[in-house]
Amino acid sequence: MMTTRSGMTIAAVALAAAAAVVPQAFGHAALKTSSPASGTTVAALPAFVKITFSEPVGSVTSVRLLDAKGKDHVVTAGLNPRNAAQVMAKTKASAPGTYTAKWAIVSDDGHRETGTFRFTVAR
Ligand SMILES: [Cu+2]
Repeated sequence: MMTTRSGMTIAAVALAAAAAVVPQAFGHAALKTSSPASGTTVAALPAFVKITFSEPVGSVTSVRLLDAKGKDHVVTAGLNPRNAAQVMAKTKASAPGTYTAKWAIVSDDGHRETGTFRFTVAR
């Protein structure tokens, strides 16, 4: 077996390196911003709700935009073709009120992630 100068075997070095990156592996996407932003009030529901992550997203599992009655206002959701770190959800007509956005993605490193944020539509 090959040995490094420090005495650790090559295999042991590789294992240690792998263990060190497991909890926060490269490509783990964290929520960075959303539009509308969490906790804000917007005049009207925009045509697209945008959710931006710290890293490229592997795939979009689902995005829902629920009104107070639990009705979903998302027509379709997917990755922004010009920005792999941004999820876009096309919305449909809405009434004033508070909306809850629920998203689920698979991060570029294969981890499933979910989150929720709320905002208010004034009219
Ligand atoms: Cu991850």
